Amino acid sequence: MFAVSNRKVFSVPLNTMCYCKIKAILKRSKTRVPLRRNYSSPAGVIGNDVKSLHSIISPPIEKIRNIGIMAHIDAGKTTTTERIIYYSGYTRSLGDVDDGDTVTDFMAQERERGITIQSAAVTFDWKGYRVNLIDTPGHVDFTLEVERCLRVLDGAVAVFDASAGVEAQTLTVWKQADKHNIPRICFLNKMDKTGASFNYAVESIREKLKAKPLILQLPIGEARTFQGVVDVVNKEKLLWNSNSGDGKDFERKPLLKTSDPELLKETIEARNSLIEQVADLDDEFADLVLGEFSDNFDLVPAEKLQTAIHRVTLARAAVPVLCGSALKNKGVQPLLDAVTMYLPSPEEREYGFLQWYKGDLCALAFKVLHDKQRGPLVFLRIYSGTLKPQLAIHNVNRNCTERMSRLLLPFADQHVEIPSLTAGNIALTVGLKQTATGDTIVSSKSSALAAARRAGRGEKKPGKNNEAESLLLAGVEIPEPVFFCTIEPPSVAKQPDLDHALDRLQREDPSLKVRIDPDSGQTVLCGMGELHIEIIHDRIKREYGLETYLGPLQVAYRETILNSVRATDTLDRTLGDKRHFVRAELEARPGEAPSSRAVIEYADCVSEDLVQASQEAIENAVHSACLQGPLLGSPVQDVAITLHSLMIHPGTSTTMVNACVSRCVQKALKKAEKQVLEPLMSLEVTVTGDYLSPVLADLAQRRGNIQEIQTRQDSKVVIGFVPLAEMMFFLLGILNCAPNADFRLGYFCLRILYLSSHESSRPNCSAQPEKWFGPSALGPWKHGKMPRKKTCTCFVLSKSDVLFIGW
Ligand SMILES: Nc1nc2c(ncn2[C@@H]2O[C@H](COP(=O)(O)OP(=O)(O)OP(=O)(O)O)[C@@H](O)[C@H]2O)c(=O)[nH]1
Ligand SMILES: [Mg+2]
Repeated sequence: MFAVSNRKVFSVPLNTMCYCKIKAILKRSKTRVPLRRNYSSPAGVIGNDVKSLHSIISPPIEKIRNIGIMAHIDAGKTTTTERIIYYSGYTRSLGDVDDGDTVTDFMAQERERGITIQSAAVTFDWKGYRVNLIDTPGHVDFTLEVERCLRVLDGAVAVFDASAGVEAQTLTVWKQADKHNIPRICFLNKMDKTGASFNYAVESIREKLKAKPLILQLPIGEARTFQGVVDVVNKEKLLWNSNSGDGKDFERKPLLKTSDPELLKETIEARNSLIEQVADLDDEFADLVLGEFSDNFDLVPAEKLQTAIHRVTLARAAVPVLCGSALKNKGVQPLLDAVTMYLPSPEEREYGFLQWYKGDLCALAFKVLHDKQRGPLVFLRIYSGTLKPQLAIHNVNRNCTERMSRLLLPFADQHVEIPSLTAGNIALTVGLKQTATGDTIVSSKSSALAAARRAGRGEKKPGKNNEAESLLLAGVEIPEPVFFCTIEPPSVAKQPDLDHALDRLQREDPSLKVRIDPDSGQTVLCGMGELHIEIIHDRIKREYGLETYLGPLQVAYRETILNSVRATDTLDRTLGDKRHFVRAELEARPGEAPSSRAVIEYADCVSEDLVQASQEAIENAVHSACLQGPLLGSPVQDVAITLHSLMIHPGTSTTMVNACVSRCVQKALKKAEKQVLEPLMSLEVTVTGDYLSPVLADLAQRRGNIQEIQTRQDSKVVIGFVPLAEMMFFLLGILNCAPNADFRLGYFCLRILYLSSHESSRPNCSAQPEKWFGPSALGPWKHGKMPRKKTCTCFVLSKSDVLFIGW
């Protein structure tokens, strides 16, 4: 059986069915998307059993938790979130991802496909705490959604499929959380699933994530026999009655020697090793344990242990591990308790910049949505100060002042109007037309200047001489697109409508890029993957009423050079009565470290004054010349440019300097020995032993590089790299090589290393040279398909030469 990423369990005997039929069945099975929502209305109390969204409490900041739920696709994030909202009392019934009626998967595409596409925020209270929670997507195409949420959250719950442990995308989101220093809790979900193994999942956290798991719970039974969990800290067992239906009620009983001697023994052992582990990581706790309780760890009070676990979690020295089954309604309430107990409040996180604001407003815009009636809705994380409706705010990035008309609290697609919101919360604002993802918001220009002065006094950052620049909160890193395709409106007259739709969609989703093909004039969509582009296409149709046509999907390649070359160029032009003269000589060479932008250096002989006067024009010229490489017209990366001489006649315009330098760089790139770079994906395929060889053969045909074959219970796990171009329509390939296999329809455990290429350009990140293949591995070009309409380029690749053969 294939378990390629365990999408909704959907076993089909393939010998009687082709792929198209399966797709049709899936579609039919999704036609019952309920239209009515089953959660509380913002209009007030709608029944005694459901809380009104207006009743959400506003506790002091130490009782606020901003958390995200992150994981590999299908780990059960949305199912867990749905249970969390239900148990906290904001919905009347439990939604199901497979029925398309969960609170947080509210987009039509999410409901139809049963996957999360965009992050959704909900606010609720739990035992006196206010929790702002964001459910994120697990699919690799929507990595940006995870990135921008983690940027503003204080803690995260990493959900795992207990039968699979750490999967490919778990690793990616884990690294993202590391980057933002986010304390985490692990929730081993799907303990009810066949093949679920608590120990295996914990080991994989230890091995693959290099994290130190703190086992706070033990499962009672596994797979079919899973009934509940043991609370190791309190030595109690929590049992969910299988007849209780929604799992709201469960029994919490102390473990007794008389009734559970074995379980008690196991729990005491686990507790003792937990105490040792925490004592190793926390000096204060070590002093306590070794002083008062050295004779008997059993007497260590649960509260002391919990406080120490909180400190260790906050310091990111270890991660608490809990388990349960969201689908079977077990283990979610203790998870919520752990969120409030172990994850930090906003004031426990270190935000050094807060001291510059002295209580004035400082917020970061991390997401923009377009609402047909209300216009752009901007999600803000408030770091300091208070937000109120009708407030004028200053956008530091855009240096503009805007007025916010309304302030809302998000509850998935429901929004509750509120009079004010304080620091540490997540707000939704109406009326900010210019603000985009990653912008820093302060109360006024003068407040920005005052903060900038304080920032300037406090620390002198090299290169941050501009006052506004020192105030910018680190925005959200936008990954580079890896796929592109042309998009055409139904008629030329509809082009402005399409441009408008794409404009809005780009504002919502910065990982979507739109450009115009210089050769054909066609609009080109650049996205993170097949699904990403498909969803954008669908949204244009549903939300903007435009039936558009997509060209064939192509992989976004990169180019680089392999040797150093010098080039000279002269531009001598008289325009009107003015002579413009520029002569540039420069050298292009392979960069020392991987970098998506060209590194620019100046030889000593180039006059400093000259460089200062034309630096902007020179740098723009170099970067724009590197946008279109000489081989495929793809961006050139890992290259360094040294300017050896520059002659500019007085009166020459900067546009001419730009044109000359740009031409000179292009000349050098053309002269150099070149290489096409291809994005690779890391791939993990789980397969039963009998299908291992056809899968290996298929991967070999796809130019795959197999790194490891692991044994996981009864299955084999193939781990390796495959060029992204070969992964298109991978499912069909799998069907061909193992036609009699049952399989679970779905997505693959893919991680685009292109994303890590982006990471590697940041300081402190080690480069990953294996992420690109050179031309020798590229093989013959297979995807040079002719675009449907006005055909444009069609190219053939053989080793390092590329021929453009007309259009
Ligand atoms: N057996 C079992 N299945 C579960 C459990 N939790 C979720 N599932 C199923 O796993 C599938 C995926 O669940 P989701 O909640 O959509 O997972 P997700 O992590 O939100 O998925 P994406 O958002 O698309 O990445 C659904 O078919 C769920 O019914 C569980 O505890 N046990
Ligand atoms: Mg989901």
